[in-house]
Amino acid sequence: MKKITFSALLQLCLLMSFAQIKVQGLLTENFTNPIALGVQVPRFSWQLVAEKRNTMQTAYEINVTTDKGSAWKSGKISGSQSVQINYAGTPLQSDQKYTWKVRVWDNNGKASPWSEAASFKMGLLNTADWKAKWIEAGYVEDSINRPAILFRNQFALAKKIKSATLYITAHGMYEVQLNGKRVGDAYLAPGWTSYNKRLQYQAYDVTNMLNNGNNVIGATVGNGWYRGFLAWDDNKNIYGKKLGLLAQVNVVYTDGTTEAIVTDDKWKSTNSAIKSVEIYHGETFDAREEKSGWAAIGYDDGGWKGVNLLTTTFDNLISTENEPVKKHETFKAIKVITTPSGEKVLDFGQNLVGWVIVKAKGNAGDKIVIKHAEILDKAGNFYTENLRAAKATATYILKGGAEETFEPHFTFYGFRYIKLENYPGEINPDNFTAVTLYSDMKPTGTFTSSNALVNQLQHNIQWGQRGNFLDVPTDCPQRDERLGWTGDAQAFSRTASFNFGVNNFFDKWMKDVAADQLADGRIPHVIPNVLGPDNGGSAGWADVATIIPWNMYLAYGDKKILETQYPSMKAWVKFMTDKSKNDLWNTGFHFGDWLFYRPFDDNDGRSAVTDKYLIAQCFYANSVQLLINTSKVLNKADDEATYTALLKRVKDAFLKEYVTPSGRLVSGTQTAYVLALNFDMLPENLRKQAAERLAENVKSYDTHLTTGFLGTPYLCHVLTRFGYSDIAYSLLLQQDYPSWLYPVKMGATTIWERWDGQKPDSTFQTPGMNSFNHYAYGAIGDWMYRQMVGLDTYEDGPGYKHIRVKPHVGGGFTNASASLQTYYGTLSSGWKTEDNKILMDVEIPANTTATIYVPTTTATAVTENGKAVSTLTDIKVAGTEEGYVLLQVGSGKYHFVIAK
Ligand code: RAM
Repeated sequence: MKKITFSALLQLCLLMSFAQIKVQGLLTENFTNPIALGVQVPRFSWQLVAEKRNTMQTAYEINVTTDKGSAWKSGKISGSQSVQINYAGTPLQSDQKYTWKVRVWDNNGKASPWSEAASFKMGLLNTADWKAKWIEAGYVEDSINRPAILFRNQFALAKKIKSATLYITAHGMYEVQLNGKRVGDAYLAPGWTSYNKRLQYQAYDVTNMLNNGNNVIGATVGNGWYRGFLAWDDNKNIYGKKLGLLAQVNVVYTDGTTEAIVTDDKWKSTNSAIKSVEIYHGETFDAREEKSGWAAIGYDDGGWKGVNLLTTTFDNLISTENEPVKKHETFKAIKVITTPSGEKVLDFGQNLVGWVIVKAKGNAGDKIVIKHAEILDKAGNFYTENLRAAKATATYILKGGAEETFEPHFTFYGFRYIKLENYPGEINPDNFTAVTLYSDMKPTGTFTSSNALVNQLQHNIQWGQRGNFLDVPTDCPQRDERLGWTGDAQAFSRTASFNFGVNNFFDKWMKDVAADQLADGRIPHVIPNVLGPDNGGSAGWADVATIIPWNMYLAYGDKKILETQYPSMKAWVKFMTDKSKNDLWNTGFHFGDWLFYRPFDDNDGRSAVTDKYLIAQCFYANSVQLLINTSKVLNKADDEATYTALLKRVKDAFLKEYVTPSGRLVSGTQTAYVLALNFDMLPENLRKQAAERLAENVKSYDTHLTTGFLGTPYLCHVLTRFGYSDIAYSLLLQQDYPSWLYPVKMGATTIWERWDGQKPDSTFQTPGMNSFNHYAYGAIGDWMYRQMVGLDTYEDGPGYKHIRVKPHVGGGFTNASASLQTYYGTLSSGWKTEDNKILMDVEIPANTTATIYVPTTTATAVTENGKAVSTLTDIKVAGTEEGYVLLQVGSGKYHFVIAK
C-alpha cells in the first residue's frame, strides 16, 4: 500500500513538474550579463520553457534592482512579447550594476517561478565620466618601422576592493595587462569603427585582478586599423598619425568610497619588442628586446620615457555594441610538406583566419620567418601571388635558451598553409597550433543533408562567415584589402543570420554605415570608409542601407535597428531619387552584377552581362519597397504614402525603359530576370513568362548559373517561387563551373570570390583579384535553410514569432534538416524520404506559433505521432495550397508521417 502511495506521489510530482513553465536565457540588449551598456533604454529578452504544446505567454512581470533598491517594477503586463522589452524604470546611472528577473504567466493558467537573476552594468554614459586623459608616447617614434608602444603605470589601492571595472580604448589596437596578467579574452580591440565619429571603448571586470596595495597596469598599443596601411597606394594614418591610449579603472571600495586610476602624466612609455606590425604585412617580434615582467610589480621602468597628454574631447566615445573578436577553434597541421621547389610547408586542412602559435628552441638571434597562403599552385608550391601587396609574414627573433612561444598581437592572416623559413631544428607539427579569430557571435544554425558535397558547401559557407566577420564584415581576410564591402555584406546578411547570431554585429556596423554616409545620401562602397568620399553610391552596394536593417528585423524582430537606421535609409533613397530623371536612375558608377559568368575568348557572346542601370532600377525599387515596409512598422503613414507613390513611378519607369511590349527584358540574363522577378518589377501578367525565360536561360547554359554577386542571392528563391524548384536543385547540385559545388569538388574549405578561382586544370584566375575566402556566393545558404528545409519567419511575426515551415522535398535528397536558435528557443525542421512516405520532424519554440506546410495534397495522408492529424485538437488543419496541407500549430515537437 505504502509503495503504491509513493509511486502515485512520484507520478503526481512528475506531472506537476511537466506542467511547469520556466523562464531562462535572460538577455539584456542581446547580451548575457553585459557590463558596459551605452543605452538609456536597454531591452530585455527571455525564453519560455514549457513541455506542454501550444504554450504562449499571456503576461510577464520584470523587477530591476540595484544594491540601493528597486529601479523598476513593471507590475504584471499582459501580452506575449518576450523579446526586446524596453526598460521603463528610473533613469539608469553610469557605471552602476543592475540585476533583473522576470516571471511569466501562460495560456494554461500557469505562472512560472521568478527566473534566476541576470545582470547588466551601465557604461560611462557621459563624457564627464571620463577622468582619464589620452596619452601618447613621450618620445619620438621610429616613423619607418613604427613599433608597438608599451604604456605602464604603477599605482596603490589603499583599501579593500569591492569591485573594479577597467574602461579602455586606444588610437590603434591594444592589449592590456594588470599585474602581469592579460585582461580579458578580446583580441584586436577596440575593433574597427569609423573612429573619428565612433570609437568603441571596452569594459572589463577586473575586481579579482587587483591587489589591496601596489598594482601595475600595462598596455601594448600597435597600429591596427587606426594608422596602419589600409586599402592601396600606401594609404596609412587614416584616422591619425600617433598611437594613443585611454584607460580608467573605476574602483569601488568596500566602505563605499570610490577611486579612479586613469591614464595621465604619471604613466611611462617605451618601445615594445613588436618591432613592426601591420594588418596586411604581419608582425615582427624580437624576443631579445622583450621586457620581462614589464607589466608587473617590481619591474624597473627607470629607462622609460614619460607620456604626452592629449586634449582630445571624448565626443566620439561609445560603449562596445557588438561581440568582441575572440579566439575560437584550434587546428594542428594535418601534413608537413616539402614542396617541389623545396619549401617547408604545413597544411592545417582548413582555410581560416587568425594566426599560428609557434614553439621553438634555438639560439639568440635565430630568425624564424612564417609566410601564409590559402592554396598551393598547380605544381604543389606555396602560392601567395593572390595576396597582392600583403606580406602576411610573421617574423620571430629568438632570445635563445629555453623553448620560446610566439604569437602575434595586432594582425591576422587568412591561410590554410604556412611556409617556414629558418625554423631551428626539426619541424614537429606539435609545435604549431593555428587558432582562429573572429567576432564572438553565438553559433545559431545547423544544416545537414544526405548529400556530402552540399554538407561541405554548408561547412564552407560557415567558414567564410567565421573568417570574414572580424568586427566588421570584410570581403576577404588575406590580401591587401579586408574591407567592409557593403555589397558583399548585404548579399550575405540573411544567410549570416542563420549561421550565427549577428544582430549586434550588424547593429554596430550599420551605425557606421550611417556615420559614413555622405551629405547627399550616398553610401560609400566600404564601411568604415577608407576609400574617400568619391567612392560610393553603387546599386546593390549602397542598398546595404535598407537591406540589412530589414533583414535584421526579419531575423530578430529587432524594431530598433529600423528606428535607428530610418534616417539613413531615407537619405539613401533620396539620393537615388535626386539622381533620377523621370524616375529612372541611370546615372553614376555601378559595379553591376560583379563577377558574373564570362567565358574567356567569348566568340558566341555567352557572357552574362546585365545592363547596370537595369540593375540599378531594380535595387532602387527594392530600397523604396523596404522603406515602405519600414514606415509601416514604425507607423509613419505619411512616409508610407509618399514611398508607395514613388515605388509605382519607379516600376513604371522600369517597364518603359527595360521591358519590351512582349515582356522581354533588354538584358536577357539570369540576373536581369531574377532581380525583376524578385523585386516584383513586372506586373502580374508578365511574371509567369519571365520566369519561363529565366528557366530557359538556365537550361541554355546546360543548367548552370551565370549570376554574379547581385543575382546569385535571389536566383534559387525566384526559381522556387515560380515553381521551378527542380531547376533550383539542379543548380545547387551542379558540380562543374560555374556552380556552388565546383569549388567543393576542387577541395575548397571556404567560399571563393570567383566561380573559377582555380580552373579545372588547377591554374588560377588573375592574381589581381582572387580570394579563396569570400562569403558573397555563400548566400545560397539562405535558400538551403528557408526553402530546402523550410525555416522561415512571417513578416508580420518577425524574428520567428510566427514561423513558416515550408520545406521543398526534392533534388534526389533523402533527407535534409536544419535548426536555428531563435530568441524564443530552438526551431528545427527536417525531412526524410522513405519508400512510400516522407517523415517530417519539427520543433517549434514556446511562445511562438507556426504554419507547417506538409508536402501532400490531402490531410488524410498525414499522421502526427501515429494519429491522423485531422483527429488532433492541438493541430489545426488550415487548408491546402499548391501541393501542401497547411497545419496551424503552437509550440512543441511534432513527428509527421506523410503517405506518398
Ligand atoms: C572587390 C571584391 C569585393 C567587391 C568589390 C566590388 O574588391 O571582390 O568583394 O565587393 O570588388
